[in-house]
Amino acid sequence: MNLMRKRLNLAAIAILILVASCDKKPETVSEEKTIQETEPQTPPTDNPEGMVWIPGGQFTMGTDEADAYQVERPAVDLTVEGFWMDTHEVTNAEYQAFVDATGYVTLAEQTPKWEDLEQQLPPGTPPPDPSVLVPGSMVFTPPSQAVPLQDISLWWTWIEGANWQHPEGPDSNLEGRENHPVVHIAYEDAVAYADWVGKRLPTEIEWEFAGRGGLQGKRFAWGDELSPNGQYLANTFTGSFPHGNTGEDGYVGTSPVKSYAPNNFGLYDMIGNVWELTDDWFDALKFARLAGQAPKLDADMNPCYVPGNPYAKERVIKGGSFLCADNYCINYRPSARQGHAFDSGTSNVGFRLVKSPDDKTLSMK
Ligand SMILES: [Ca+2]
Ligand SMILES: [Ca+2]
Repeated sequence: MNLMRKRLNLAAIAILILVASCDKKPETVSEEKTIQETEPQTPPTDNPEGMVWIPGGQFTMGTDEADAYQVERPAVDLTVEGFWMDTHEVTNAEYQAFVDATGYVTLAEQTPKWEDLEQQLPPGTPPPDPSVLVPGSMVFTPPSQAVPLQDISLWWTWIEGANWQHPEGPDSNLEGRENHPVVHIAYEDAVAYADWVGKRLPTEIEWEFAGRGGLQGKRFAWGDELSPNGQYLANTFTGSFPHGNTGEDGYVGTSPVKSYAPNNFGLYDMIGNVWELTDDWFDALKFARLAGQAPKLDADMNPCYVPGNPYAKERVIKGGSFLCADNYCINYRPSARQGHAFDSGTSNVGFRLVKSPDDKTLSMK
């Protein structure tokens, strides 16, 4: 097995683990719950440009829906402090400004280092031939016809030369996509941008609080119907995944940010378009631990827990993407969560940032 295959497999393992629970379709919410307003906090007066104040308060994170994916259960009651959040996903134009100012080179543009790759492989795994260590990233490459949904390699392809500037590979570019969310961003690439603008990645709890838009116990960010009155409220995958994308919601790939209505907090595309990185390690038992149904992690334990993969190093991503379909992976819901390899980007993962009044980070912009 060459390293290219291993990298593909690493990403594949991550995605497979994430989608393993996606082979069943959650049922509709049976119990109608009331909409509750979160406790408003007095918003600071110096609202940073491009951000909105998310008033903190109590909320229910996760879900008790019987058929929701296991990693989203059980629901737990939590409290969040207020914070500012970007109204939209970080765009290609915004990331371009960062790169122009700093000369930053993303991970996907660099030759992979064996010492980084071996951290996610069983000890003793022999190093590959250096010739296979080439820059690149994972790109969604839809098949032309229906394929078995158990084999993600039928629609995910490691493409040499794919990166944020060339989302589908060397022959692609960002022309006309300046206002689309930046993709192929690894965790450290997002953190570098955040440091530059004096913000930070949201915690998973902050993201879900914001993503729910002040609604409690609702399956979707806007209520209990995916498309009320036939109206599309997010960029997801319409049609039969992975081959039959109809684009009925307006887009078969990413969409310009703010193409759909905002949630009650004034946040756009929290659901769909691209998955969004958070600052948390992925722990499949996070909610069970918070609810006292699973042992807490010791300080010396791997903070990332992925069943069946003790070498995983994944961060939580939230919100689903333009590839979430109702026949495959129903992750266009606020409680949905997946792990994402810390050193990888893909063509459907981006990020947005937050800031707290007491954050001491200084903008280098
Ligand atoms: Ca779409
Ligand atoms: Ca999004």
